[in-house]
Amino acid sequence: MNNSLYARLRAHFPDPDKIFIETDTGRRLTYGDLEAGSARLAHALVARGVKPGDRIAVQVQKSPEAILLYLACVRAGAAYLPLNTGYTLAELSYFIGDAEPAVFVCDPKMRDAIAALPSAPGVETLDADGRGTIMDAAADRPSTFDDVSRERDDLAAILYTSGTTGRSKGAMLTQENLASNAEVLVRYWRFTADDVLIHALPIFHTHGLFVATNVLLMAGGSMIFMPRFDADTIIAAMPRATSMMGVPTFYTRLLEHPGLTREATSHMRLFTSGSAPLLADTHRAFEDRTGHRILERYGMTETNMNASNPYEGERRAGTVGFPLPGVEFRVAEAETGRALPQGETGILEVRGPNVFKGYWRMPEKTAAEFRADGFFITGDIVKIDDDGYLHIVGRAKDLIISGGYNVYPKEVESEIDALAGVVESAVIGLPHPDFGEGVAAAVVREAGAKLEEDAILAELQGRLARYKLPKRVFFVDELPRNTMGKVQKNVLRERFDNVFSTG
Ligand code: MLC
Ligand code: AMP
Repeated sequence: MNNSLYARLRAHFPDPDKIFIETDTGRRLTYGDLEAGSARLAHALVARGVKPGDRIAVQVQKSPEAILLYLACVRAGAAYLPLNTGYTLAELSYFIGDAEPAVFVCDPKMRDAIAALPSAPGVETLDADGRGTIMDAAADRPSTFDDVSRERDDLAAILYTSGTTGRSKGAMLTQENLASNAEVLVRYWRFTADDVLIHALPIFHTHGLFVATNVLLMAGGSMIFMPRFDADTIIAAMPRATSMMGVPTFYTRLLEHPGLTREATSHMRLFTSGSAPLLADTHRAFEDRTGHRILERYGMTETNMNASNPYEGERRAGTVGFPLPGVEFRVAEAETGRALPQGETGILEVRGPNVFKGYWRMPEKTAAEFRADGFFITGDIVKIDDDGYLHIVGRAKDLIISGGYNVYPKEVESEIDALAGVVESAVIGLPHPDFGEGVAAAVVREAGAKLEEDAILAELQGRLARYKLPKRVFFVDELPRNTMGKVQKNVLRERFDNVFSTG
């Protein structure tokens, strides 16, 4: 028996004529197209020399063909490695060196630059309209493919997440991690073949790729694919849709739109939120306007989804609900891992079939983040209330979540500190009305250095993806430090607290 993710998804595919993806420009792809298209692409990858276990790195715009490519990789037994479209060449160079992909599929505009990188693999292209060399290579191939057999523990994907030390780590996700989580979510959130999901998330992260796409595939449902978030387009699609998955910024932006009404949302059965904290105020405002209680859930790249508010019971604002079936929680003391009594605040540790296999080629980092009994240390500070609801009250990791994207301060600080005229810097997240948290930097200049905010941002442009760039840079005489010499970021956060909220 083939235990591959694809085999487990396919077991639920509906009639081949059923629509799988419809784009907002009216393109339609059926389940039959999905089977044939992913088979052709799998043949093309094999013809390019791809072998089971190889990595296929992909940095492309959102399109139905990008989903076919993802499925083709899984069918060929390779690990799919999607990359944020915002990553710069400098960032890509690191991923290529670390993951050693057999093939890199990119936008045609990036082809020459990527091919010129040191140790660049074979480069193929795919554009936003679903055209490119990889599609040309697939065009005349057979529409069926003998899927490579995989064990549950074999890799299906690698997703890079930045780290507190500044170096990105590749989270290795297995066939079982992804398939089991999709199976659980389909049941927990009551997805069926009648569902039509509004899909406006990027498809290079857990949320848009695994939570949204795998769940709809596992249910045999359909998706309306939008290249990006646009409130007008989303509201216009609601009468044909049943569900939407979003980050909190989706909901605050929808609430600013006069078209968000009870009537506009009357055909919808489910709105979910995750990737960043949803303010209880947003939850209430959304219910007041639409009558829908947003269902908030909680996950991580390393663990897929861990917790969710209930579909039927009370969806409690400001909480992320209960552990999903099969997922075990332990609220623990940070240093020892000792379990704390219910109601106390500690670090969340999780164990279950959803939890990743480890970091790609980083055994020490993997060992440091797992307990001996298999629990993974999330770094999220949590509390479980008397009714069993999980509250995320903070983060032990130095991480900023901006509009659902993670920014690790260390990575940005390293780039700023390397600039001429900079003594040192501290990067912090400040309350931001649109992105939840906005990235800001406090910089200490060398005596006499003329460096200004614009110059720093200009220098960072080609080095870091734009969403990681500070939206404000402040100059300070020195960084506040405690007696141990550790930078007190909380002091900086208090000092600059309202810079984004007051515009
Ligand atoms: C865009 N920009 C951002 C940003 N997104 N800056 C900070 N944070 C972000 N999230 C920058 C752009 O580069 C641009 O800068 C400027 O902000 C304005 O862009 P915009 O047009 O307003 O952005 P938009 O395209 O509307 O995107 C905003 C967004 C998007 C919130 C819709 O970021 C988004 O789709 N986020 C979802 C991320 C996600 O899927 N996360 C899941 C991770 S998985 P400039 O300088 O270029 O003009 C995970 C696990 C789990 O966390 O539990 O799910
Ligand atoms: P990522 O590394 O992108 O997978 O981000 C995972 C982190 O996002 C988690 O460790 C949490 O800190 C945060 N996160 C995800 N969902 C939620 C949520 N619903 N509420 C608060 N934080 C969340």
